[in-house]
Amino acid sequence: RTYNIAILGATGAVGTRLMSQLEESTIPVNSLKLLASSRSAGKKLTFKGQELTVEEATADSFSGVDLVLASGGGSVSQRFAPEAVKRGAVVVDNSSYWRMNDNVPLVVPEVNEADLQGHNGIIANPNCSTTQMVVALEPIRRAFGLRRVIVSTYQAASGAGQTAWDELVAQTEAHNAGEKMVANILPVKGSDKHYPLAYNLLPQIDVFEDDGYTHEEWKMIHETKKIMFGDKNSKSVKVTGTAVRVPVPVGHGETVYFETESNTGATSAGIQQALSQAPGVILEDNPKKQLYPQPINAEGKRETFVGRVRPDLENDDSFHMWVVSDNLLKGAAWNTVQIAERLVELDLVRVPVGAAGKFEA
Ligand code: 11C
Repeated sequence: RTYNIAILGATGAVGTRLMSQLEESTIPVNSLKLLASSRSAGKKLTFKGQELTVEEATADSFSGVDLVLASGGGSVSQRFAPEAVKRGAVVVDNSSYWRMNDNVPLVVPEVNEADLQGHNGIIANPNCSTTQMVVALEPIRRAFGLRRVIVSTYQAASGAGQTAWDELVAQTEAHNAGEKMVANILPVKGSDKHYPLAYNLLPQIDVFEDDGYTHEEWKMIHETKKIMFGDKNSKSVKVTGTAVRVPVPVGHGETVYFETESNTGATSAGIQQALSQAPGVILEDNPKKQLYPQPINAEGKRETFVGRVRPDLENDDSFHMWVVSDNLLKGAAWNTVQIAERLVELDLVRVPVGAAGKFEA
């Protein structure tokens, strides 16, 4: 079988990477349709040497499509994913809109591929900072259990899109030229205040919730619970954290403190061993040789890199590690295409009868 595929939101930082990841994937593509807002319609992009014209997305764009890779943002996915499913297409959605819906599996193939079975037509791809953390934590959970996670993130500008990445570059150039830095995007597009990221750190990613956490932190807590423990409010694990934007173009870093189940015999060596054998993980951990993951080396790679594994010096069964991945690849485009590859391999590119009704407004 070959597949008619549509990319929704084809022109952004993630959309263009969806195309290149699809180009390199094992999916037999019969046809590819590029869809975006009216603003981007008419743009030309190349796929496997063939020039394709971006079309404006409408509900009928999905007729005859088997598989949609969506990266157009929450409101675009809210509107178009049900229309695509109604027309028989399976949607792998990179936006946050459907992630917490009980009818939608939230999937990182290395962790919970089994959740793809019984899907209803929409499969959600997690937030970038969640994805790399669960890739690193899952082999540890399988070997030693997991009771608690405390994460601090060091997130790249490109997580907030191409415009935030461009703004970081412009600010850096302005500062180096002795000019005033202009900030219009970060920390959150459309918010009251904007601050420069260049030569700075911003302890705000996404909007603040009433409890003082940012929505990015909220996502990391509830997405981790849903992916690893099958329930967005699971009490089997405690998760908390602080998300910080750093002046790095691509590649999120995370320091992760975690507590394993007691009496499982967890040691740093055992954790390193589990990580070294885990799918999608590259262990780079040799302090004597100053070997540890860095965003600059992770850019363009599909894997999640882990280093600095060490025990906490005061708490039993407690450890720290440093996790880095390309936020636009494993954090977005590659995880989406990887889910699509698994759907193809498992012969799951089909919408079950009656499933479309689950997403009607
Ligand atoms: C950031 N993690 O770095 C965000 C971007 O829920 O898919 C990804 C937002 C999402 O700003």
